[in-house]
Amino acid sequence: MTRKVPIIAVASAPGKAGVGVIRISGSELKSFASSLLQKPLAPRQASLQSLRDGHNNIIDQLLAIYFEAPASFTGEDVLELQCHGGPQLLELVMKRCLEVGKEIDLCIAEPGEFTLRAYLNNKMDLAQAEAVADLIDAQSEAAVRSAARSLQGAFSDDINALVEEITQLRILVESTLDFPEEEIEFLENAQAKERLQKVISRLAHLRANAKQGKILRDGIQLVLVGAPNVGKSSLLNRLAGEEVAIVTPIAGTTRDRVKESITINGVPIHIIDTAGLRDTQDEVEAKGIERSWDAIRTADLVVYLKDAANAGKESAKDTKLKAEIIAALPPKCPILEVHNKADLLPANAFAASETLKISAKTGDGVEGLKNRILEIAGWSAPQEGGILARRRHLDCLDRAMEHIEKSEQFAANGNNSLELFAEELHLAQDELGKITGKLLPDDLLGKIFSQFCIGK
Ligand SMILES: Nc1nc2c(ncn2[C@@H]2O[C@H](COP(=O)(O)OP(=O)(O)OP(=O)(O)O)[C@@H](O)[C@H]2O)c(=O)[nH]1
Ligand SMILES: [Mg+2]
Repeated sequence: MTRKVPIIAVASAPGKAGVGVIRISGSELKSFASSLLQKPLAPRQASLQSLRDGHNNIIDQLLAIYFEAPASFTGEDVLELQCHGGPQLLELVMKRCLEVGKEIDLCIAEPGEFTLRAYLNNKMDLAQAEAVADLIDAQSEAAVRSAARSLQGAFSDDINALVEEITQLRILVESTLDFPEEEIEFLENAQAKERLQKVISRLAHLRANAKQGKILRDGIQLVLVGAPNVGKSSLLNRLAGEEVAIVTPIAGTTRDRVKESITINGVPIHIIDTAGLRDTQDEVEAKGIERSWDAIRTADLVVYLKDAANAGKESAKDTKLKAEIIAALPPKCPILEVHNKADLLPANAFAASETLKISAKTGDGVEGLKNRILEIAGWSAPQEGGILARRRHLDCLDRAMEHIEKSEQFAANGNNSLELFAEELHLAQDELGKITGKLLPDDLLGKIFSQFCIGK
């Protein structure tokens, strides 16, 4: 995973474009660059070059930029070739580079290998390296801005500040361990409990921000469920702003899951429209309904759509269906009941009801539904500029919090518990260290970078 050979990849997107970029990184590329190109290269200066094949035939006229180690993205020597952006042309340039690079064992880069090298050469920490991939994958303007902040180190700075506070506390505790007779007074004198409270509130704040960052990065998997004909597909179409699903008055229209991603206030919402839930003898429909249940089991949020005409008079069948849906939900997955076809009711027909009412047909109430979706999914626009975060980060923050809470209990016990208090602080610190990459096992590192695109 940490090979040293020079690497090469097309860094720009596949397909035709005005410009295509090829990037080469290695510990020493000077002789390679002078064999490949005619004119000498001055570091960090663009130079117009003709690239020729082994028979001296011209392949392309390109701009070459040489970044001398350590002042480069990877921290190694980097050569960037800005060619014309045709896929065949880029393939020829790659071929020529690999020919010339045989002497230095030039290899095609693995996904994320450039960023991995940047990380290994301390150009950035792991949370920043992950932000590189997230910036490229960002699905909304808000996600771009948050990824850019994480890449600049906003998230890492918060983690490091927290680690520093815990370190200071540990130094105090551990120095006291050598003088057991002072243990009892220690907690009071060193204001350990107050300091611990500060750590807890900082960690809680960071975790709340990271939760928002995770929603912004991954979005919310929203599953539309309900009996046939209640208007699930109509609602999907309304939310998507186009006719992505077939709508008819026939119950059992939707057979297979229909997926569509939208953004609400910059938050990606991955909507799945499902086959209406009912008992059926129809083999195809039954398969579709099975898939509806599968979708419910992976949801972040379920919107349970009902016909507004039935509001306030829930049948035994409805109650049973709702109980079945609730039983199938993943842990902590919220369910939002919504009444559709409100346009068919007289105004204020059930104003007293707390259930949201909408009309997928006219669009009435749909803005309110969108806000409710964001609210129920736990989204609140960050006040001071957000960060982007991943499940991995949240898991580390959760575990860090568990250890800090345990340390709090030991602190409360006071006497003879200092050693355990210190140990829990240590474990919390280790969890935080995994976010920025300190203390992360190699196989996990490999897994993270393998999810990057090639050339990054
Ligand atoms: N008046 C009115 N009709 C609606 C509304 N929403 C949907 N409909 C109608 O209700 C019928 C069923 O709509 P669909 O969107 O296909 O319902 P569905 O829940 O997807 O149905 P299945 O796919 O069979 O489970 C269609 O005739 C729609 O035009 C609404 O808000 N008001
Ligand atoms: Mg449908």
